[in-house]
Amino acid sequence: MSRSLFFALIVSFGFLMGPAASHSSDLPLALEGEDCVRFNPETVQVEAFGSRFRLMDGSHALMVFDDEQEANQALEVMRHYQFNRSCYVGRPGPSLQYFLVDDQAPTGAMDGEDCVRFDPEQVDARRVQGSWKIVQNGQWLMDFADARIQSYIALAIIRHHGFSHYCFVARPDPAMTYLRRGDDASVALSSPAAPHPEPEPQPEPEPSAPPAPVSSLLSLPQENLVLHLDAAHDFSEGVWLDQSGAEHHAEQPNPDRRPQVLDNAVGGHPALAFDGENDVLVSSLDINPDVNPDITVFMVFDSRIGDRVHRKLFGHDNGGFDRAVGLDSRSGKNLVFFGGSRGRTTSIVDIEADQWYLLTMMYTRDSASAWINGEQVADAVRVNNGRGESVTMIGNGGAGSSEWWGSIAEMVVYSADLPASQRQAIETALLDKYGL
Ligand SMILES: [Ca+2]
Ligand SMILES: [Ca+2]
Repeated sequence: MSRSLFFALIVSFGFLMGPAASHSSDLPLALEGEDCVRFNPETVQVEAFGSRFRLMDGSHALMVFDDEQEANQALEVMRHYQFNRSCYVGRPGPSLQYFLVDDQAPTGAMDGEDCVRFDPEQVDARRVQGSWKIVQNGQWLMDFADARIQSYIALAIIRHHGFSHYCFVARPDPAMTYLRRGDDASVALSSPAAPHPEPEPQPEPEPSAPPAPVSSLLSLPQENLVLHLDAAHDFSEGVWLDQSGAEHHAEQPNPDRRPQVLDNAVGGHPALAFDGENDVLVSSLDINPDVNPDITVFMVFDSRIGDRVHRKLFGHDNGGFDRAVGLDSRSGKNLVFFGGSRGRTTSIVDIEADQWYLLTMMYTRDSASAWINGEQVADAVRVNNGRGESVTMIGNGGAGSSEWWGSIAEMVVYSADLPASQRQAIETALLDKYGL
């Protein structure tokens, strides 16, 4: 079986296990649709089921409860909000169940309900204490155990619908959970959640802003993902957290050499600004050809200068023109990559100062290809990469290059020569996200 076919099968399997199993898509793991079952809240009945109770819509069982009172309470919530779609992340055995009213988030409040309030723009999916969780300000909201992709899908769904309240029927060990919108006085996530908050005032109806499109970037294929740095994620104490799960965090112990976070740097997203003097980060990712013969690197960056100077965006060069990319005076064009003693420096493209670009750089053991903003600018140039440092520098490339003067918003690395369809899907997601 070829590598790429094997990869496709892995991705397809992941896709089938995901929430959008009934939807076809060219984008692996894309959040193209939600996994929902429609029902009629007015015809749902509580029915005894052995020693338990279930909510039935005709012959379709929606939920099962141990307690009749809890089943009735759940039905009351459904009718109050007029839920008519029951949706899941991670069936079978869903990690998260939530409800919609047609395609919309339920809005409002209900007397006596038990909700935790959060900010959909602030929550994030992170691995905390060994499991993937939806977190905000160090508090966690949902736990997906080792189901990283499900945590990302849940995050995308929360952002898409603007959910701001996570609500429970019969905590602890709630028999039913639901998500809703609504700006009201329920318990904030940052304070200990009271099991039975005071009844909430009915809020004014919200203007129904159309939900933002779900970011397809949240559907980054996970197979072979070895580094994912996003300036929107924590950069504090000199550590830029690797979101890939591979723990290749980019670090700088010296405060004077840390890049600064620039809010709203590109397309409304932040970036890390490197001062061109001494700022550099080091990731434990080893891009030596004998360790990772094939790598595909996506980087969203800008440069303060367009000059042909010896400044590198990233690399591991310790002499001998090992893998590195940046500006270089030895090339006829500004942005270049190193290709070992045979390829040496090879032009990629002229870049302008203070303009944002998406670079895709793909190295195999004996070739290098590059794309700028999704357009190919180097096609399988023959290279002969030697051994370099066993870490990756970001904001420098090693071998006496100067530090990058400019910003990096996001960096994604796969330890694979991605198939074109996958590379293009990721490029499209990044170009969309940053408005390039
Ligand atoms: Ca500095
Ligand atoms: Ca070397």
